[in-house]
Amino acid sequence: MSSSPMIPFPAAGYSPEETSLRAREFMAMMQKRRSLRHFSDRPVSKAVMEDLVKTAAAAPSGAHKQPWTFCLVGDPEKKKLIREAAEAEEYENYHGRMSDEWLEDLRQFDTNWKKPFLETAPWLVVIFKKPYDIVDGEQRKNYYVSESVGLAAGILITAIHNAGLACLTHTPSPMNFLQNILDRPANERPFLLLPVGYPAKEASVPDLNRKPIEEILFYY
Ligand code: IYR
Repeated sequence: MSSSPMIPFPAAGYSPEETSLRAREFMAMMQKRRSLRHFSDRPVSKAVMEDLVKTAAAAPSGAHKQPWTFCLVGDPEKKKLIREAAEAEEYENYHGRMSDEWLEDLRQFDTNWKKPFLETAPWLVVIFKKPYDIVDGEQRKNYYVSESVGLAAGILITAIHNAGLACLTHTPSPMNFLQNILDRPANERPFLLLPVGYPAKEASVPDLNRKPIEEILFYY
């Protein structure tokens, strides 16, 4: 089998100084990223949301299979259905399915089974992973599916923050209801639900610290 033709890859060409500055400025910007539970209902255009999704889709993936689907849910009726289904699952989680240790670990986030942000945020992005594709009626396996979709989700979150918007990585568990409400095919599995929008005026976040670099970085 012949390999596909290669094309040139031009380097960005930054000087060492420009490289340092860009790394430093991007770090400072990303260190302000926070998961948010209080959204404004201020609209965000489809054009913006599409740019964010196109950015996420620039992620690397196993054998370049791009095993993801992004659903942008802006319809209030659909958001309501998703909120109701998520709250039904979360009610069970908070009333017996989560261990005492888990509930204690969550205390600082002031969360409970109620998820009003699923209706307030102008958009819900639902990311599906595709363990296999259907090509000419046949199942074709994808590779490193969770890793690939996780990388795309990370880039999406970065793009959302860069645009001055906020999101929450929300995984109501189990979340197969998303497959039914959004009528997705059998080869798609819900991966992540992200309410996206501008922060509410009175938005607040828990006072968290990130691990010091000595704890997470080791040189060899
Ligand atoms: N899914 C629940 C509980 C929850 C679990 C984890 I791990 C969190 O980091 C936050 C919440 C909820 O969304 O409330």
